[in-house]
Amino acid sequence: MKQPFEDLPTILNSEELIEKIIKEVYSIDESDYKKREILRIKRARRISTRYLENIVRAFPSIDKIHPFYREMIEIIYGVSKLKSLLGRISRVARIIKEIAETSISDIKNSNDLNEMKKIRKAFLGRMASLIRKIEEDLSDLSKIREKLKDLPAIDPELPTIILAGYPGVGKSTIVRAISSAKPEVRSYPFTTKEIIVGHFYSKGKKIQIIDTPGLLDRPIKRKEEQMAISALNYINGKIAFIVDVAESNGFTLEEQKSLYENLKKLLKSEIIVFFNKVDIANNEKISKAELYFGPCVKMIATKGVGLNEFINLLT
Ligand SMILES: Nc1nc2c(ncn2[C@@H]2O[C@H](COP(=O)(O)OP(=O)(O)O)[C@@H](O)[C@H]2O)c(=O)[nH]1
Ligand SMILES: [Mg+2]
Repeated sequence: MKQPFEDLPTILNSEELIEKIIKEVYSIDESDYKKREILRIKRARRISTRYLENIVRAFPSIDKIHPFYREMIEIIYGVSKLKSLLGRISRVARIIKEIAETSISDIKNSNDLNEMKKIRKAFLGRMASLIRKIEEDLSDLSKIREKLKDLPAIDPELPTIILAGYPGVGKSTIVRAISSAKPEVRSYPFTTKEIIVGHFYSKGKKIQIIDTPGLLDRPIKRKEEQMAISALNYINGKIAFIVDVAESNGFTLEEQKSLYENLKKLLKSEIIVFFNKVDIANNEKISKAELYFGPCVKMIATKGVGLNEFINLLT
């Protein structure tokens, strides 16, 4: 599946856009003086307004996209900020149309070649300064586009398993064992590693499984990270919290329990805990884990033990 921002067009900066327009304007071949000046204005109007309107139109309607992706916009830039930005770009297109209209009728009413030239020049000058006024908006939009395009293609409507747990507990092993996951080199906000989205079928339904290295595998401190995690609440998902009961990953059961509590505060979806690596854990550790988490499905991900129960409980 595609994410909604995949096809956002590249965005020129103000000077690039002005240059593009001016080049076209002066390439007009028309010997009648009056007609030529009118054509110049019309062409400048067409290129500039089409360009600006396209930028706005190419953006998926913010009120219609899935709340998960709207939340991504909120985290990356701010939804209402983006709406005003797009509004300013539309407004500039509208004003250019209006002043083009008056300039054209002024030229039509004039019989003085010098005056016609002055009107056309004045129009181009005002158009350029209007475009320069949205310089920052265009450059912001270009940056937002880069970030949005880089978001992973998650289908928020598919039944989804989201993996959590400290690094080394066996999350990737589980994803590899049950799905067709190819690591996507795309980043989720506030993570540095690539996110992994895989799919498989269970009980006749397509299931999505997501491993988010750098997001659900460490205690959360920053506000932005909290938002990035809360956004997962918009996905139709359940969380599988994987515990390394052998503590072989270097994190104690206490630390793992504390991460679990930490995530539980931010995630509204159901969280199911699994005990992995029971092959190398002694009974004492398993009992201790049960004291912390209650009885849980025991797994040996590397040997496929417990995978059926894992799938059954989560789908
Ligand atoms: N003994 C044992 N090792 C496991 C088990 N599951 C995963 N591992 C190993 O633990 C290491 C970390 O696993 P990985 O899936 O990369 O963990 P992740 O960081 O949570 O994705 C790897 O060397 C795995 O082979 C298990 O059930 N038993
Ligand atoms: Mg991993």
